[in-house]
Amino acid sequence: MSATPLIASGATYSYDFTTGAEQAYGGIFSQKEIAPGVWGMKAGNGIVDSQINNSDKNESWYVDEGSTGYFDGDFNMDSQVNANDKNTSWAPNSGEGSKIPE
Ligand SMILES: [Ca+2]
Ligand SMILES: [Ca+2]
Repeated sequence: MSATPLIASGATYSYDFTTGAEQAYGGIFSQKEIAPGVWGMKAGNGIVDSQINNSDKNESWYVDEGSTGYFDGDFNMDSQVNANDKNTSWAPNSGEGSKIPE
């Protein structure tokens, strides 16, 4: 979610989340630096709440493991739910917060 409302240009909305944490609602609670100078959404919050924790692994990834398609447990959004989602997307972010509007 963007930090500020977007303004349409015709029927198109353009927004760059990658330029800084403050681009996203919640700032550093929502995004992390995924490459030098490039910011992106924290992966792993399959059970959408304010925490990335074991519930996301157990109730989202584990339930969807082995599935093909876009599932809540597909943390890296490559349409495959597999160990890569748990090990490289969920695990590095486990224990972190994730800001969502109330
Ligand atoms: Ca969660
Ligand atoms: Ca995946």
